[in-house]
Amino acid sequence: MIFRTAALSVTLILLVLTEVWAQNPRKRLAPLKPPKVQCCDEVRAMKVQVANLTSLLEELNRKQETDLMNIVRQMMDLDKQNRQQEARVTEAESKYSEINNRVEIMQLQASQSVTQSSSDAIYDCASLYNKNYKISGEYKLPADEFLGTPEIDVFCDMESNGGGWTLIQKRKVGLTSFNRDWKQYKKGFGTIRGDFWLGNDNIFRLTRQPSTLRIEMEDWEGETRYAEYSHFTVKNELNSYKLLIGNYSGNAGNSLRYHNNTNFSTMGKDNDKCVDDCASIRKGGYWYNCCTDSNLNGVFYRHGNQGKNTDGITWYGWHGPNYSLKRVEMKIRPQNFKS
Ligand SMILES: *[C@@H]1O[C@H](CO)[C@@H](O)[C@H](O)[C@H]1NC(C)=O
Ligand SMILES: *[C@@H]1O[C@H](CO)[C@@H](O)[C@H](O)[C@H]1NC(C)=O
Ligand SMILES: *[C@@H]1O[C@H](CO)[C@@H](O)[C@H](O)[C@H]1NC(C)=O
Ligand SMILES: *[C@@H]1O[C@H](CO)[C@@H](O)[C@H](O)[C@H]1NC(C)=O
Ligand SMILES: *[C@@H]1O[C@H](CO)[C@@H](O)[C@H](O)[C@H]1NC(C)=O
Ligand SMILES: [Ca+2]
Repeated sequence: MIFRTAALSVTLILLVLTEVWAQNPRKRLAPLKPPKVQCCDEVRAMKVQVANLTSLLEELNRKQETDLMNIVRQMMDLDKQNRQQEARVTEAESKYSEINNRVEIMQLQASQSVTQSSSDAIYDCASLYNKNYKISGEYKLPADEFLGTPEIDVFCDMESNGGGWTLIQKRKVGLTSFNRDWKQYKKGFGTIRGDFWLGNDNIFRLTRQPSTLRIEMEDWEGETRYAEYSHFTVKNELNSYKLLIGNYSGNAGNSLRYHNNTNFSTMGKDNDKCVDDCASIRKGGYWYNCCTDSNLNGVFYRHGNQGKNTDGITWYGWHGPNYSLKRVEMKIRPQNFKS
């Protein structure tokens, strides 16, 4: 469109030039006519034509501008439509995965009315995985009639390192406080899709079968590390949810080892091995020894809070005592799990 109008202008200018050219010989061929009048008539005519052309050109310019504006507006409209379409696709996708998840849970609930017998009972995400539920997300584990435990909502990681993982902790959003009392750590708190602690009673129940613990972490630079313990047990409440771990592997450092064989402490319940009250110093519930080495239930600080506090989400083996991690997931599965 722009090129076409430009070409038109050029043609018009050429037309003017040829007109001028055509009139010049006439001027030369008629020397007898009163030159002044002829000259002035011609000049006047030319002036009119030039004025005419100028106004035409101006009009053309205006038209060109509005054309250009129209094109820009059209392009902006298209871009907007594009973005709206994209947003719609994203929304549809997330709705789809949510619906998928719900369908999974419904299927699961339907299947549970049939399968409450021994071998194919559902204990955890690993049993779900073995029943072909391979999408990560929220699931409902059935109540355990024998133990009198209620059904629980869990988040299953069906992808990392073979899948079948039941998350016992997640730190990622940072809006849920982990500075809570014994009762809340016993029952669990937070939201399964966001940040949560699954609950010490639930963790005890899940780790009665020989279990593996995997801890995945991410720092504020986007780097990830992990620590895995092929033995992981948490004792019951009578034994203060004592931690037992063994056989470390990973690339984050063995920063839970110092916490091995210690009882769980929370706000208002100092079970640590220290004159200090680690739970109140580190502002979380954890297997505090004489505090230190890791604090995965500490305070969520945005952008690491480097060098300021030691009560953040720390893992000494990677970022030392005063760097608070961006994301943590603690997950378990049976030692004998095969994907
Ligand atoms: C331009 O010239 C044409 C004919 O040559 C005439 O009809 C028209 O009115 C003129 N326009 C202006 C703006 O002078
Ligand atoms: C851990 O708790 C148990 C009882 O719950 C207690 O007998 C034991 O002494 C505690 N251990 C430590 C190191 O405090
Ligand atoms: C943790 O303590 C138990 C029991 O004392 C021990 O068997 C195990 O090797 C210890 N784990 C580590 C990583 O030291
Ligand atoms: C320790 O872990 C490694 C790899 O995770 C495994 O091959 C080995 O069998 C484990 N050892 C014990 C005693 O569980
Ligand atoms: C934070 O940790 C680093 C590395 O361990 C250390 O050099 C620094 O002194 C610490 N800062 C504070 C305030 O503790
Ligand atoms: Ca103490």
